[in-house]
Amino acid sequence: MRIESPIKRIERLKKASRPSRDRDERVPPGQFVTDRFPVLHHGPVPHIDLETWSFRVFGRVAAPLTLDWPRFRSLPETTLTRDIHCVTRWSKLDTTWSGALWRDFLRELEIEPLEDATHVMFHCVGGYATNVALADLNADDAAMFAWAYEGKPLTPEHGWPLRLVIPTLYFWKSAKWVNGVEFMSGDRPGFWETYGYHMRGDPWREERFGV
Ligand SMILES: Nc1nc2c(c(=O)[nH]1)N[C@H]1C(S)=C(S)[C@@H](COP(=O)(O)O)O[C@H]1N2
Ligand SMILES: [Mo]
Repeated sequence: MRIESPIKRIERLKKASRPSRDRDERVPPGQFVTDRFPVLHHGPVPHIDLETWSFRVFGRVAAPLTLDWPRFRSLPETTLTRDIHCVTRWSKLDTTWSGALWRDFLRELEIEPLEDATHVMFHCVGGYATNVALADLNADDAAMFAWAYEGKPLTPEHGWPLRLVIPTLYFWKSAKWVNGVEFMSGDRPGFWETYGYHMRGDPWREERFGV
């Protein structure tokens, strides 16, 4: 598969301003609905071994920690159905995910962000990263670390064994193959944000590109 350079991709997306074909009030401006489930990422699908997989919680937290797969997978499971919106203009309605809610993750593991923590950086196997404000994560009652899609374990290309699903933000914030969360005092751009994607990425405000 040919990998498009991030710079080319941004240029192409900026030119492709298509009007919304779907006026449904569930669909944010400039999006169209698809029944397919496109696979989108930069770089190859990583090979991951659950035996050696680990998840790091670090940065501005009272007690940094490292979790192995059995510990992560033992977090309480929630199943939710939400719409997802990709900045490349497709939206998919009623996608069902199972995993650990952000708020259960914090509570169960007794993760206490320090007072100056305002944002997190999610880190992934392979080096992808994306930044999210703590306020946005805490306000999204469906934000989760997902391990299953439509009742089945994630497929490798959709993020197995673990990905984020943050339905209130554009889907590039829903990091696949996630293996770490870094609490930060202040904001810092992740992968796509460095190339010009918006720092926040609210689809209802069309926060596609930064200034
Ligand atoms: N690790 C990683 N996660 C990623 C990406 C990536 O390049 N690497 N791309 C993001 C983008 S731009 C999108 S639109 C969604 C696509 O998820 P999907 O392939 O399951 O549809 O994954 C997001 N998560
Ligand atoms: Mo994307």
